[in-house]
Amino acid sequence: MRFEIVTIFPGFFAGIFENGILRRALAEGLVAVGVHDLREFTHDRHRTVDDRPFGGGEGMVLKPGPMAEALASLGIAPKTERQADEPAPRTRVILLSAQGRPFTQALARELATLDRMVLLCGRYEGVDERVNQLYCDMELSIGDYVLSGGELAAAVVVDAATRLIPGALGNEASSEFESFGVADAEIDTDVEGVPRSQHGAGGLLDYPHYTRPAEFAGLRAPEVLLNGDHLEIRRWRREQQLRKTLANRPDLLERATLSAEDRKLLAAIRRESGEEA
Ligand code: 9D3
Repeated sequence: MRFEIVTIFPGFFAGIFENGILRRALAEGLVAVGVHDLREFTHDRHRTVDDRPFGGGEGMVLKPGPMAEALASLGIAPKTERQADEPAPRTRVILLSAQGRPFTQALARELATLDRMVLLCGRYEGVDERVNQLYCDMELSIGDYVLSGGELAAAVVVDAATRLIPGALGNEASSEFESFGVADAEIDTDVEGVPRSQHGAGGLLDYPHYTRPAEFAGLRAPEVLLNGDHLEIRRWRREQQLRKTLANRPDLLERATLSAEDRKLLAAIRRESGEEA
């Protein structure tokens, strides 16, 4: 995967590729990145990238000219021309914008299979809509909160996609469900039919984790985790997943595939919290 990032703040991305999984993926040639300064595609003395909105209103809008030139420099033609000569395009042009469709793990999985991802970072009030219309395959938002621009969102998309590229995580088990194509909603069970934990979005939230020391600040780690009864541990973790999901993301429970035992447990947990109220 090659990432091409178009931004007025190229320095923003310096640290992103210098740490952790992204650094290793880059070093191993699993990903490559080009960061492109939008101002390099201006021609006036002041390197103007923005202008006042037609129709009035607050703030400034990124001009279409520099964006179009940046894309041309990357060999990206307008959508209409691209579709004509490429039957199975392995490149996507993505506009990061607060008006975009929600970025999800499912979309990260799709994007991770591309050869090239071009990420356009908006700033100010946004980018002239003709850039979207002429060049962009999708407009993405990373969530319902207001950022100052598309740079942080682009970094989020790069991180989420990179860790799904085969080999990017080394031997970490954390993305096995995603990497090997097991659907989020599918429940993987052991021989006793107890579901193993579901990592990644779409299933339940993860269970709480503990490590040494067994007692910290007067708090014991749960005894069940110290006793080595792996069936009991699995049951406890599944219950904790249900509790955490009910408390923090009840919306996920509607889509999760739950066993009969899960449903009984969930009903009991709901009764508990009903009694407290
Ligand atoms: C008058 C309303 N505008 C400012 C409050 C709307 C607005 C313009 C520009 C809101 C945000 C931005 C800059 N944000 C992004 O470019 C952005 C973004 C975001 O704000 N939230 C979640 N995902 C993304 S992706 C790009």
